[in-house]
Amino acid sequence: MPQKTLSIIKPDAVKKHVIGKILQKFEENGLKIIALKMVHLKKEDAKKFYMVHKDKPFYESLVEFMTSSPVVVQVLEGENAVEKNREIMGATDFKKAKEGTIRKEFATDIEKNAVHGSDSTQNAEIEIEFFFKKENIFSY
Ligand code: IDP
Ligand code: MG
Repeated sequence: MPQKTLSIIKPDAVKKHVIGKILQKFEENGLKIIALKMVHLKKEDAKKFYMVHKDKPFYESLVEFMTSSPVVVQVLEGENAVEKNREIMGATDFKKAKEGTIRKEFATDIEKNAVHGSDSTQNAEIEIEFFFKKENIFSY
């Protein structure tokens, strides 16, 4: 059963001009890009998106970071897409990320870690809906 997951190319990676290289990682690993857009998140959007982390010490900083430039948001589809994307991304802390992962290659520090990816199919559904209307998600 193919799954869908939400991915965000974060401001650090956008500013490093590696949008193309990151999208290529998804495609060459069998994750199809079925929706894609660039957005500059407002503070309220970022706060809402990361609400699960509201009590964490890094929450305010994360919101600042995520609103510091545009981001590129995509829906990825493929077999086991949620878990597969997490594998391609690598560990949250890039120092622990495996060779060949996006975070190993492009992260700057534990916060500026290049990409977001949904962590469960349930959250994927919520996060996809946060960013995309049904008619802007495609099948090909
Ligand atoms: P994830 O992005 O790998 O799912 P989460 O624990 O959900 O990791 O954290 C969300 C985001 O918050 C991370 O991707 C990273 O940008 C930031 N973050 C997580 N842990 C820390 C930390 O200890 N210090 C600073 N920022 C952090
Ligand atoms: Mg997370």
